[in-house]
Amino acid sequence: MSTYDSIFKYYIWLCVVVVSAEKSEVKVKIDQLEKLILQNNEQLLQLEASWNAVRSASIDQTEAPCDTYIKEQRSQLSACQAQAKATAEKLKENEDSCEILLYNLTSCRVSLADREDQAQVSELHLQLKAKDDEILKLRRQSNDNLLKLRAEQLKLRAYDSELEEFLPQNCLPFGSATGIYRIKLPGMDTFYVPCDARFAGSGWLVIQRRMDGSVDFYRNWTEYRTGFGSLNGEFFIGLEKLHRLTAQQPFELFVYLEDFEGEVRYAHYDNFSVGSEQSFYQLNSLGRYEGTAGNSMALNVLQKFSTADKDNDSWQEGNCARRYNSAWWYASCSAFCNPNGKYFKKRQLSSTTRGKGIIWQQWHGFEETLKFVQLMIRPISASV
Ligand SMILES: [Ca+2]
Repeated sequence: MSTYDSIFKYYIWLCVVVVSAEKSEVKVKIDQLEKLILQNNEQLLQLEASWNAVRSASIDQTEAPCDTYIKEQRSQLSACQAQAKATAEKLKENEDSCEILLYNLTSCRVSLADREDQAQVSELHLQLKAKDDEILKLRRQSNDNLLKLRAEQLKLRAYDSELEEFLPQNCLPFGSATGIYRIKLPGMDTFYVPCDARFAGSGWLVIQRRMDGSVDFYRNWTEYRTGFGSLNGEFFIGLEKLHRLTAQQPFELFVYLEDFEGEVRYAHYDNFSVGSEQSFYQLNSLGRYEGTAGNSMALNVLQKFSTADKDNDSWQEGNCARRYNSAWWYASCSAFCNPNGKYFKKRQLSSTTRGKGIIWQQWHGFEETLKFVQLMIRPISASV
């Protein structure tokens, strides 16, 4: 056996010794620990028993008051619920009452509004009645006034009729005045005539005027009988008026003529008279001629008046009025005058218009027309 083996064996032996020693020591310690655990377990059991006792005691002590408390609370809750129910019922009653009150209030308001409306309507009715009365009163006044007005109108008309009897029968009473005046002839309504004192002294009544061509003189019988044109401008007085005027008393005729050079001439006849419509307004007389223009109306005496639609002339082949676009006391068309012819704005006539203008043959022949012509009459008594 080697040294190494001996050492090793010794070492093993020594380890066994040490381990045995340690083993004993551990066993002691384990025993001690076991005892300690046992003690602890016992203490734990004691504690558990003690805890259980305490807990059961504590629960008994707590549960009893809680029950009481809960019962009380429940009782209070019931009381509260009952009170709440009662309150709710009361509230419901109040709501119902409120609703009824509200309904009544609304009804009251409606009723009140109706009454206010009724009051306003009544007031308006009263105002309306007052206005109606006022209107009625005004109507009565108006009717009264209308009646008065009518009475005044009748009076006025009566005065006017009376006045008419005093109206002049010609221009003589107007003297040297030149203007438009109302005259009255027996059996005729009053009518207006131009009086002209500018050319041949005072008191002349204008029966025909040509000055600018503004009025058409190529017209029918009815128009020549009635008259036409403007009293301030070109016009013809009318054959019926001429007849009525000259039938009253003897009249003189003044024919005032002006050519396009401004030269003035005249023809004066001292007994101008026109017959009734039954005689086709025949030119009954002219009297004596006197003047500067020549006696171009000489052949018209005792001739009937002719218009385009009424041929009363002595020309067998036709109508002088149509031939010369005019109307006059034509004989057989030749050697004549034509104051109612077409108005030309220049002196010279052409071969086609020859004799169709405002002709005064004794002065300018058939080829020249005049610029202005005015026929006027006046009672012979004025110049005597
Ligand atoms: Ca004829």
